Amino acid sequence: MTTDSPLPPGQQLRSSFERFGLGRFANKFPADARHARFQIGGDVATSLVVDEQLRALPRVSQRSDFHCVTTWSVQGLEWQGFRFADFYARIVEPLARPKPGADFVVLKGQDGYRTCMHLPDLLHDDVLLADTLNGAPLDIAHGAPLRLVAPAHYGYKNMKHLAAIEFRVGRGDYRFPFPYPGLMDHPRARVALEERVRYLPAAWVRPLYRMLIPVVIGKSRRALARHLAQDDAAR
Ligand SMILES: Nc1nc2c(c(=O)[nH]1)N[C@H]1C(S)=C(S)[C@@H](COP(=O)(O)O)O[C@H]1N2
Ligand SMILES: [Mo]
Repeated sequence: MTTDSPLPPGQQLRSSFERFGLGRFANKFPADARHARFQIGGDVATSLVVDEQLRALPRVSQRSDFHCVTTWSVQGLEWQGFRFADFYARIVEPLARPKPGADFVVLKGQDGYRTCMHLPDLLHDDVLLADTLNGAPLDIAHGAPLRLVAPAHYGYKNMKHLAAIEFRVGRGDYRFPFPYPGLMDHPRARVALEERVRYLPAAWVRPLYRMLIPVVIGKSRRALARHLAQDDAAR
C-alpha cells in the first residue's frame, strides 16, 4: 500500500502514531521486549521456537499507512524487518511443515492479546514481521521486540509483541479474547472493503468506535508512563 494515498472509507487522518489497543491490554506489557523470539505451532508436524533463523531472511524496508478500526489512520510509517512470505517459505514450510489446509492463522502477543488472519492475506508482499519503526528499534509502545505489519488490514490484526503464530485447519475453538465479542474480530478485516466487524454494517460502528479514540489513547499513555516509571525504579 502506498503512502499519501486517499484515506480508505470511514477513516480520518491523525498526525501522531499513538500506542493503542483493546482496553484490557493497556496495562499488559511484554516480559521480553529485547529478544525477538516466538513460537510456531498449531496443526504443524513440528512446533518450534524461532529466533536466530529470522536473521537469515532478507531484510526489507517499507513505507506504509496504518489504519485502526476505530477510524484513525496515520500515513507514511517506515518499517524494517522481514517479509512474512519469506518467513513462511523458508522457515514455516520446511521446518514446521503445516498440515494441508492449515490456513487459518492465530497470532498471539506477549501481552495475551490474540487475533486471527487468513494465510493468503499474510503472504502478500506488504506484510512484514517488523523490528524497526522510523529508523529506530521498535519501542514498547509500538510492539517491541517484533510485530506484524499488514497495512491492508485494520490495526487490530497487526499483532504487537509477537509471541506465537499458529497455523490451524479451521477455526476450531478459536475466539477473540474475553470479554470482547467475536463480532469485533472480522476474519479478514480488509481496510479497502471496510470489513470493520463481522455481521454488522461498518457504518453503524464508525461513530461508536470514534468516541473511544481519546479514551483509549489516554489510558494507553498513562499505563505506559507508569510501566516505564516502574522499570526505572527497578533499575
Ligand atoms: N499485542 C498486541 N497487539 C496489538 C494490540 C494490543 O493491544 N496488543 N492492539 C491492536 C490495535 S487495536 C491496534 S490499532 C494496533 C495499534 O498499534 P500501535 O499501538 O503501534 O499504534 O495494534 C494492534 N496490535
Ligand atoms: Mo485498533
